[in-house]
This record gives sequence, structure tokens and C-alpha cells, in this order.
Amino acid sequence: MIARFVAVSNKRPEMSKDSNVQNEHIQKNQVPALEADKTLQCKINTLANHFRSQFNVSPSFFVRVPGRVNIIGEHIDYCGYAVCPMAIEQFILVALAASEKNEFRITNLDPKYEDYQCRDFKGISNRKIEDSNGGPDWHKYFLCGVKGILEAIPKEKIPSGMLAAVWGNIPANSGLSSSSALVSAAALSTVRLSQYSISKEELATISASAERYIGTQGGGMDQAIAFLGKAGSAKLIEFNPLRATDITLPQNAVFVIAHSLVCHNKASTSDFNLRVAECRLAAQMIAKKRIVNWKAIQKLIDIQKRLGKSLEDMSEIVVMDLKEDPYSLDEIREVLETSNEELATYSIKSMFSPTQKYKLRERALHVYQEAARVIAFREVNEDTSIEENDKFRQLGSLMSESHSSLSKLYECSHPQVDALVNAALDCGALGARLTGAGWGGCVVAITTRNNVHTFVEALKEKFYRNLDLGGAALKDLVFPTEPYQGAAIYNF
Ligand code: ADP
Ligand code: NG1
Repeated sequence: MIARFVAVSNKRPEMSKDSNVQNEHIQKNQVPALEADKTLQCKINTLANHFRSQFNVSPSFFVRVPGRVNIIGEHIDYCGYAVCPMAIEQFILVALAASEKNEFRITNLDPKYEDYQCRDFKGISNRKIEDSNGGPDWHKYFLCGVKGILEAIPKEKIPSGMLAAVWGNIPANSGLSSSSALVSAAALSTVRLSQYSISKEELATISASAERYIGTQGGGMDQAIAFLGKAGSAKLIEFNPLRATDITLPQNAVFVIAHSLVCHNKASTSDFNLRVAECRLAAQMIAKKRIVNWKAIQKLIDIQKRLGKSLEDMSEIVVMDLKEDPYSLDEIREVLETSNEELATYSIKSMFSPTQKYKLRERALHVYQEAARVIAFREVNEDTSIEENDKFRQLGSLMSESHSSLSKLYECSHPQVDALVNAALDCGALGARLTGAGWGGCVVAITTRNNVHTFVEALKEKFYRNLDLGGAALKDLVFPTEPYQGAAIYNF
């Protein structure tokens, strides 16, 4: 159970300087309650009308949680390494009210997402959120967030029931973190209904664990930036403990998001979990070779710390300790001197075919080199002695190298994503890479403020001209983005 750190009292305490500082700290750590601007208010009103039409009562508050674009540091959060995302303007909005009955009812403004209800709201904490073929139903992501909070708060704080209406404009299955925005919004909605106080960091951590109920073993990047995102600033997100530090990007830098027109639902295939398992196995195989208790090693960062080596040293160790060819399960069992049962408990943790091959060397090399690129990206940004043109060139190269590694070593790109990255570079981007889990989805490109318009128009012409856009507007497929505010609550 998590600690409650805001004591509710009717009596206003005497304020010392110290308690002022403490209160400021507590407020900084809480999800803010904000006033909606005109555009958001419009959406709030539309969602409120839908809510009333479904539930015959008015919502009592709204939560808004943004998607994110990851600028650099892909597929390394679950290995323990820092990443560099920023929250984006697109978001999930939820309208909420408590229900006096022990029920859960959820509806979506978009009719393609079917309404769902169940009787036992309180029982969600004990429910298994099972997977289904072809990807989970949308309401299951919401249930993950609810379940995460119901497990974390005291029993007496559990709300009687919940009525919720959802709307969102983060392109789904596209690497911009629509699923985590939905899970995090559900967690925030539940905690706000319970009137229990939980810091942004704790909410991020609970939401990250809760999303694993859907079946994918992600890191905590998406939920962290959803809560800790800040307008005007990309963040370096570090784990264990979770920390978010501002990254000051060059003032003239603009990041453009472009959709490859290929969608991929992470939870509908084993691709994502296979990468997580390969990284864990790579770390354990290195541990075994270097006489470290392999069962105590879960992440590539664990073995790096245990050996006390630099990231560059780790790349060399990977090449020395792991063979080039993929490993079979038999070979892994032999090296680790273990059984299938132990592998299922300590290493693989998902169901894969017995004939599955594991590409340990390539995956581990990507992770250590990508972690080093994140450090370099931050250092280039902070280095005031680098002239602006050179800074752009270096940042762009790091992003493009990241893509090449994701495509070749991590094999999580897609031919259409590679084509989009190349088109972006041909149209004058200084660097471009896939963002998010991959196997489709979006790319992020870096350009300058002066060139952004020309770049976007050129890319529309070069990449999208002869493609079937499936009814989407070009402005929603390729657009510049700015770092946006993290999650917020809006009273009604
Ligand atoms: P992403 O990379 O966007 O996080 P995922 O494949 O992990 O993509 O998850 C996307 C899933 O999240 C969708 O298939 C859908 O179930 C859910 N989702 C996303 N946006 C919405 C929305 N606006 N309303 C309801 N469900 C949504
Ligand atoms: P997407 O699918 O883009 O939201 C996923 C993981 C992240 C991270 C990235 C790859 C979840 C919820 N998200 O993001 O933690 O591992 O892939 O960098 O699993």
C-alpha cells in the first residue's frame, strides 16, 4: 500500500517557512487542477453532453492525459536506461462521476469503441484482465488503471462505483502512447474519485505496473511522461528511482511527427515481449559467463552495474560473451545450466513457441549503444560551446543512428517506416527515427523553425502523395509538435 502524504484537516495549521516549502513541494508533486482553455472547454462540453445522454447525470470532473513522442532512447526503458520523451498536444479526456451503486460503466464518444459495464466495481481489484486474440478490447486498458489504483489505496477509500466517458485524439497503435494515456487516465480518474492523495511519480509507477495486466511487459517511460511532462521541455526520464529532468533543446529546434500509415497493436503479437525476454536473457547469459548469480539479474543495466563497466565496455563484453547466431532454447538452457521451469520463472516470463530463436547479441548491442546515444544527446544539448548548426547536425545524427539500430539490430521497424525515415531525410530533416515500440507507427524528425513549413510540405508530397490515406487528413498524419503539459484535472 502507498503512503498517504496529505493529511486532511479542517483546521488550518500555523504556517512556518518550512511548512510553506513542504506544501509547495507536495503541490508540485500532485497532478494539477487547471482551467480549460477555449478549445479544451469545447471538447469538455461535447463529452459532458455524451456523458449525460448515457448516464442521465452530469460528470463531476474531467481528467486529461497526453500522449508522448520519444525523441531518443527506444526499447531501453525496460532494461533500466534513461529515455528522452516529451508529452504531445494529443490526449485522452475522461468525464467522470461516482455511482452510488457498486457498478462500473464506460462509454466512448467514438462509436468504434463499444460501451462496457460490469456490476462489481470494487471487485475489479481481484479481476484477471485476460488477453484476447487480435488485441485486447479498449475497455481492458481502462480496467488496468482502475485495478492498479484499487490495489494501492486503503479499502475504505475505494469509491462505490464509477461512470466514465472517454474521448481521445492520440492516433492509436502508432507508437504515440495512446494505450498508456488511457491506462494513466483511468488510474488518475480512480484516485480522484477516491479523494486519496497520490503523487505524480507514484501514479506513474502504479500506471506502468498496471498496464502490464494487459499482457505486455513495457518499461515506465510512457506513464512517466504522461504525469511528469512539462510545457516547453522534453524530459530525461530515469528509473529506479523515477526522476524527470528538463532537457533544454536548441530554441530553434522543431520535432515533426509523421505516421507511416501502418498500425500495430503491441498486445496483439508476441513481438514486444520477445524483445523484453531477449534483453533479460542476454543480461543473464553475460552474468553466467562472468560468474555472477544470473537469477538475480533481470535487466541489462543490472549486469552493467554488477560488473562496474561503462556502456562502451558492455558493448565489447556483448560481442565477447554472446555468439552471433541466434540461440535456441536448448542452447540457453545449457549455458545457464537450468531447466525450462526456471527459465519460465526467471527469464522468459511469456509463452513463445519451443522453436523460437533468441537474438541475444543484436538486442543487447542495441540497448547499450542506444543508452549511450541518450547520454550523448543530453550532453550535446547542454554543451554551450557547440555552435548551433553543429549541434543540429550532431543531434540529427544521433537520431538517425538510433533508427538504423532499431531497424537492423532490434528489427522492430517496418519497410514503410524505413521508407518514411528516408523520405524525411531526403526532404531536409537533420535526423529521423521511428518513435515508440515500432513494427509500424510514427517517426519523429528534427528540423529547424525556419525550415519546418517547407519540410512538412515536401514530406506530404514525397511520402503521402500516392498512398491511400484511409480517410485521414494529411494535417493529422504529419505535424510539428511542441512539449506539452502532463496530466491534469478539470473541475466541472
Ligand atoms: P500505442 O502505441 O498507441 O500505445 P497500443 O497498440 O499499445 O498503441 O494500444 C492502443 C490501444 O489503446 C487501442 O487498440 C485501443 O484499445 C486503446 N485506445 C487508444 N486510444 C483510444 C481511445 N481514444 N479510446 C479508446 N481506446 C483507445
Ligand atoms: P508504445 O507502444 O510506443 O506506447 C512501448 C512501451 C514503452 C517502451 C517503448 C519502446 C508500453 C506501455 N510502452 O511504447 O515502455 O518500451 O515501447 O521504447 O509497454
